Amino acid sequence: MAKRPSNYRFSFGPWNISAGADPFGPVVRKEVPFAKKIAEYRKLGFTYVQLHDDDVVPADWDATQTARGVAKVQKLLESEGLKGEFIAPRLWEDRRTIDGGYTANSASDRRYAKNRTRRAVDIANMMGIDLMVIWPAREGTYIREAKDAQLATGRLVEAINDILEHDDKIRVVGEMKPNEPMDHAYCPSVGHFMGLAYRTADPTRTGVLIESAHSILAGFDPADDMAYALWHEKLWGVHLNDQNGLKYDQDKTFGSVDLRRAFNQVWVLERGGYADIGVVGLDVKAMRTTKQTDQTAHLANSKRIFDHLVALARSLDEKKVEAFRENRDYEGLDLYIVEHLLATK
Ligand code: XUL
Ligand code: MN
Repeated sequence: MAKRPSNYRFSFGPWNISAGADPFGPVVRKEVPFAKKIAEYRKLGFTYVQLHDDDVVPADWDATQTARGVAKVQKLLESEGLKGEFIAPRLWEDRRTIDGGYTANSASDRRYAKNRTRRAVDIANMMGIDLMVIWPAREGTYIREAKDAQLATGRLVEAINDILEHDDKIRVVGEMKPNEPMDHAYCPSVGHFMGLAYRTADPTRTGVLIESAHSILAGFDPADDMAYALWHEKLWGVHLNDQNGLKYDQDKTFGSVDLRRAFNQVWVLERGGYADIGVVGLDVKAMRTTKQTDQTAHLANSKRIFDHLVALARSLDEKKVEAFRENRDYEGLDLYIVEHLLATK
């Protein structure tokens, strides 16, 4: 592996500085205004901002209000030396998307989802962003019989095509997650979305964003999912975090549960030259018990752990790894990796 200087670019979303509300209790920290959150990025070593459409401007603003509001946010980002990484239409909170957006049974709800998505593309355009993230939160069912899954698959492709046709520069990435909020999500894995990507109007502009926790919840190793997408030249975004078993989506600090699993993700990104392809997004959440003064520690810590793991990936003796492989000495390789992570011999 060629040794390269550390040139990763990092991002997080304003929702990653949160007040700690969960489905069982209210906020435990003060809400931080958007502009104050933006002022934290540089201090933490981040230069890209992940954005939902309504992080930028409220969803019900008209075209004039939207253009004005977007320009204001763009100015704020520029004043901090920041860039937007992507726009994601937040389709899961509106009353018209209770039953999903693109796969809703109601034609008028599907129309709303498409219109809102086109508007999100317009926001991206106004901000000079060429990446749209689709996390299909409610595109699925609570019971198998509620929707027609075959029809839903076609509707998802239609929705992606709608984006690609609305703008000829935008790239679309699917961020797949198998469950939560839905019991059964359509297109539950990276592989599923990749299959769809090749059937869209422009496969060269359709790829994936891989979130560690989502792959883990689907029962896959995130490093292998990333390697798969890299081979297809379709890994255009990552959301690194960690996950303690098969529960709700935890968004824990990267590497805080399974350091070796985190190392393997970083090693794959290194080997695939990801630093030159995309931004390292950290979709991590503070523990609910976190005090106000420490509300960005999970972001700083995730980045720090990532940097440590880059150093470990770069100092790994690849010749040694090859020799272990040639010898079929996987016990030896196992020990070598664990001792490398322990920084001991
Ligand atoms: C949901 C999730 C989202 C997306 C952006 O699990 O990860 O925050 O990253 O919509
Ligand atoms: Mn995410």
